[in-house]
Amino acid sequence: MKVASSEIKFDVESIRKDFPILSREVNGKPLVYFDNAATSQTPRQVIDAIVDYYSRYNANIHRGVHTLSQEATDAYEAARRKIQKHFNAAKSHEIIFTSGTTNAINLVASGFSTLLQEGDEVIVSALEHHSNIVPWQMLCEKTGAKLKVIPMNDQGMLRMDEFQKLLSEKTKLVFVNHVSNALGTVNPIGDIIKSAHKVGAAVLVDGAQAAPHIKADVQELDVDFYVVSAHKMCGPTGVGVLYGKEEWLKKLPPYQGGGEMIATVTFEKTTYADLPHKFEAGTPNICGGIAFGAALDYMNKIGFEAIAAYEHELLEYATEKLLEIENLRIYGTSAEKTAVISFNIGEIHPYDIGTIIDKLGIAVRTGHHCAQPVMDYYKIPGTVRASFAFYNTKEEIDSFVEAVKRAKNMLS
Ligand code: C6P
Repeated sequence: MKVASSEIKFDVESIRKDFPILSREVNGKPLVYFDNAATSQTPRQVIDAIVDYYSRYNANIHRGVHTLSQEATDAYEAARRKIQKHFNAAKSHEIIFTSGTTNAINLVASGFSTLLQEGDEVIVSALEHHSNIVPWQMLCEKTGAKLKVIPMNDQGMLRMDEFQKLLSEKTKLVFVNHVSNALGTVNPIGDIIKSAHKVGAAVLVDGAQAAPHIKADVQELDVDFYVVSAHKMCGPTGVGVLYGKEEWLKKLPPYQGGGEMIATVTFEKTTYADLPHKFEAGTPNICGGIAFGAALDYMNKIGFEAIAAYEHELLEYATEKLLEIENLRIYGTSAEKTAVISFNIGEIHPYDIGTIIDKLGIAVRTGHHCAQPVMDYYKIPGTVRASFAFYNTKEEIDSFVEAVKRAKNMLS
């Protein structure tokens, strides 16, 4: 049953108490943190998990027979199972810990360099973050495969008619984001996956911007690879996950060589460990993985449906208020959007607005958001991007809109 957002009781004031940083001041004003798409804030429950790890059981994992090592190993592997359950992966060894989305994409791109050849084609979308463009360009340079681009329209949506035309038996791989970081557009990944599979192509979905708002079910989507970063979903930086279907992870060669990823080593020949260890060379970010598990526990306790409904209210409220400002243009007007608003006012440089409102305690991102092709499409150097999270409030949006008006008056 779909629940109307107004029916959901969302106790944002009590949620805010979980985030110590939200009570600080910036430049003498209460912090208004609207840069959640860059990185989210961390609740006490996750901070506690980090402190607990370093206070009680910091040790290397999968190596020691001693108690601390076993406790750390158990907690790390429990986190892997939590992540498996969250994304509904069939097997826990389909969850590979990485240092983040960028690292996970590079792992897959590097593996595909052994599977592609000249004449093959791979498809990217016009809405991608540089992390989901550059590793594939490098792959194409190495293999001679050709990179094709799904174009976008003025609303910031993918041209699905054009996507269908790009697909052929030459297509080996399609990589798209679930949600655009620059515009907030939610892409029709279900349709993209189905169409790609019809021609035998694998699909990697960059879930970095979706995962904080939408609970993806990798089996229902039938996606081949899904990648996320913990720091965008209340977890720490430096840790993320690659979900890969077992059959693909078995097919791809290891990404890096080193300790823990081997079965046997001699100077004549090395054999590799089974999944997931084959892709986890060296000492991982143990505490990060455990804290990622704690972050998922925290968000799931609030509930992703409740989070999405509340954030949608914030998005509608902020959109309406911002559009009252003369000459303000919002980029990305898809009906399916997460709580991201990218905008400019007339010819004012986004950086100038960002700098002035920072003086008023408000944090937004300005610039091209590591998505230069999106900015090129609109022929702009960048935008001001306000990205909301479930711990933001309408009162904060009021302060933000007032600050933007002030900046506009100062700069026009
Ligand atoms: N986007 C933003 O402000 P890492 O840095 O590896 O955790 O995530 C990279 C990445 C990949 N894909 C998408 C869709 C992303 O949004 C990001 C990170 C941040 O939009 C920082 S550039």
